[in-house]
Amino acid sequence: MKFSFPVLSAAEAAAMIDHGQTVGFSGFTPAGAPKAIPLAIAARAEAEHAAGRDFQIGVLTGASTGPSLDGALAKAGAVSFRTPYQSDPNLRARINAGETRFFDMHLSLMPQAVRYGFLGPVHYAVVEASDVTAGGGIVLTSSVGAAPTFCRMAGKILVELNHRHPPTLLGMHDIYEPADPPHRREIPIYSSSDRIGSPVIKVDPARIAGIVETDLDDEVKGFAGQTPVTERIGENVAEFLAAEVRSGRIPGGFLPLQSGVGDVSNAVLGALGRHPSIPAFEMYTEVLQDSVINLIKSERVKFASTCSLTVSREALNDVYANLEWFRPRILMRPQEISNHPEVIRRIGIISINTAIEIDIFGNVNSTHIMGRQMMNGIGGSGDFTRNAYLSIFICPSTAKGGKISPIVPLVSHMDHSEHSVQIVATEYGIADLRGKAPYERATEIISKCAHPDFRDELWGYLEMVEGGHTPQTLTAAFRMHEQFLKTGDMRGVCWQEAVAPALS
Ligand code: 0RQ
Repeated sequence: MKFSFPVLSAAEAAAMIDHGQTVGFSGFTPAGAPKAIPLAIAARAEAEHAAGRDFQIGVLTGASTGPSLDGALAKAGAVSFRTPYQSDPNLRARINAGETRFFDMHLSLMPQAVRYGFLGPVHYAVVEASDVTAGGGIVLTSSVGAAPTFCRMAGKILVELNHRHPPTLLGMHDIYEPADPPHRREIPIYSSSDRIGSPVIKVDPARIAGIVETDLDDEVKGFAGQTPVTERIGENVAEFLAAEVRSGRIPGGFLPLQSGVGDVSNAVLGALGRHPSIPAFEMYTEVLQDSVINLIKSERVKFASTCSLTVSREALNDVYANLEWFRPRILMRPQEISNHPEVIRRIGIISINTAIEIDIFGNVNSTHIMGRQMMNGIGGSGDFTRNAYLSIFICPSTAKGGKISPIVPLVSHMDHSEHSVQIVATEYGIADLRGKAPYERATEIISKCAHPDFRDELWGYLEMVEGGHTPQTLTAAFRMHEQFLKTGDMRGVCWQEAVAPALS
């Protein structure tokens, strides 16, 4: 054993953390998140609550985490505050019940918000590592997230040394933190594969309070696989990008891609990789899902810069069994760098993210169901969309068995505005919003992307009122949502009824 730090049980580590403290955990969607210590904190919270005492902590992470962290802590009622992104059903329920305060923030801004002191002090950093050197060099596991900043800012560091991840991961991470204003300089990344930092997080060994040894798998949930709808969305995006290359609007060698999280994104990337007219490409993204591992193996993806390996157990085994082959092809970066607006705009990223709702003018809702219920959070979608060379949003043309149209007159919550959204794609087609005025955007989206069951309804809305730069009718804009909330079905809205008070 190379290190001389105290070896603790998870319960001993959890006992160091007090009620009311803030903990910064490693992990990103949900790769590389600690598991044993948060489970022990949850058990401690339950014991404290049973004894009639308060026990809650503030939880900062890179992005979403799994059942052992967000899930267990939420079930135990142990989370007072959470940021920046989550996807656990138990935590989501607590947030939507108003029991846990959730601050939904752009992932790239999270580390600097911690450094600037905007989120208060970080008492402990709890990070998963594949190795720790005696001199305080922490080798991370399957993600970087915000771990470098948590380690720098926290009073004390607890390390979960997870033997599931080999120490030979040394060199797969590129740890770099920008200086803060007024001393910040340019981030010297000019192509996806540029290395600018250190392979380890360097900390003063005296700040490592202890090490907990584990052997636990990442808690990445499986992928649903392709459906005819996701396959068609993928083909539409691939056809569109191939045509952009032919027209010269995308350089012949292609540009780096970012792709969001979830089943739809996973399927779209698969389709892009298969398209004969799309050359082998690079990725500069925040999550790598299984489809990209396959594309790297078939050399359709030449290099992938990412913040996490959000892959199934099988795919991770494959990477680890062939680490020397993957080493020159994958690099993991902190979210502050993987999602940095400066780099995204400089290297010209094509961003592809999934929407919950898109309105006919091009505004996008990535986060809320019916304007109220938080789904996951904005994640990195805003970092990429706002700064992309080409920003694309994808979604199936219906949700909930055809009763919901994600294409609506006005989004019930807005994360990305019409000023940043360039392309919309569903299984029916592609709407190209570039250079178009609001009425033109609406006709493009309705005719190319809306489901046929909703097209007449959306045309009815658009044609209801004349005049104005954006043909929006405030009394009717949420009529489809209102009807869904009353009847469980958005189909068959009667616009005359909805606007009668306004027109009369
Ligand atoms: O619900 O599972 O109960 O059926 O929303 O929708 O179509 O399965 O899509 O899994 O790809 O997730 C936007 C949430 C999409 C995700 C979102 C219901 C639908 C289903 C999920 P069920 P799908 P996905 C990089 C980029 C924000 C962050 C981001 C996300 C469930 O992509 O969190 O982009 N994005 N980050 O039925 C009611 C609608 C609906 C709806 C879909 N209009 N109304 N329900 N659903 N549309 C990654 C990171 O930043 C880390």
